[in-house]
Amino acid sequence: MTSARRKAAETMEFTDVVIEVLDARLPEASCNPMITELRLHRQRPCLKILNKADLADPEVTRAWLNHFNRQPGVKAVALSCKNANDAARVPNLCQPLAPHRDSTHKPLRMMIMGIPNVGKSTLMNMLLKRRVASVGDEPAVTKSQQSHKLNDHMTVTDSPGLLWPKIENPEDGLMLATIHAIGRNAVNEEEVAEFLAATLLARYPGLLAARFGFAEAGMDGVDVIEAIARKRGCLQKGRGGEPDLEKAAMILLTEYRSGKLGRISLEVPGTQTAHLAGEQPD
Ligand SMILES: Nc1nc2c(ncn2[C@@H]2O[C@H](COP(=O)(O)OP(=O)(O)O)[C@@H](O)[C@H]2O)c(=O)[nH]1
Ligand SMILES: [Mg+2]
Repeated sequence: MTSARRKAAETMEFTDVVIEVLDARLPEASCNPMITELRLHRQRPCLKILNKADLADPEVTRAWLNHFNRQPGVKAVALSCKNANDAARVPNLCQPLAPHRDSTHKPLRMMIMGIPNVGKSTLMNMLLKRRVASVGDEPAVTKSQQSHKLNDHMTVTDSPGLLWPKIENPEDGLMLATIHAIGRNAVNEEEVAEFLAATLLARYPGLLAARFGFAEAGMDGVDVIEAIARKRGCLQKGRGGEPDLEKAAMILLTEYRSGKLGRISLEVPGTQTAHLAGEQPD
């Protein structure tokens, strides 16, 4: 058992509600099955926060909420925890999941969990209205695990240790890298950008053409990166004006991650593979 897992299992015993922070653009692949396993073992209810909802496709997010809200012991909600009003809703969404824990004697004990870069620290700081956890766009480590008092009948605990995403297939890995839940050293950014480009061509036709000003008909992911390099003038110095694909790849990823490309979800409930392949789910 890894130490992160062991710590999470220990804290679970003294937790009433698990707050699982997910990325709304990728709610299934950003879910760590270990969290589900640990909480089901202790029969703990869960508030699933589809965070960064401001970056996700609202229609797809609605479908995910329906999907998760059918699961027993789960309440799912789409939020942008960067927004103070959204974050402030969280304690009241947790309370009905453990109605017996609502007093000084028996405070509601919430634990925030999730893979890197989904917004756990942002939520924690918003709830406590002060900076207790460092926020960054880089996947970072929350080192210490601390319980903080929200009021006289509620406490919230930081994620105990780092729970890396569980990567079941290469496509999950590419999607996780796209939202930057996997670090820069672990992946080839050009490959990630090509994957994103191919996804956008398939699911949001016309979007790349409108943003970068090229005709996307007949293009594949690699062609898109080359076209972005040309359109944005990314050329390699001293190499006869060859397109700088690495730079173009970073432009696409950065614009996606910051929301400049629009509100774009990377997976849809249950039909991920079929949908991306342009087939009808059966
Ligand atoms: N657009 C958007 N960005 C967010 C939101 N919540 C957090 N972020 C950003 O996501 C990045 C990772 O946040 P952080 O709280 O450090 O994630 P953690 O690794 O899970 O603790 C930071 O750049 C945050 O500003 C949100 O609701 N919307
Ligand atoms: Mg953090």
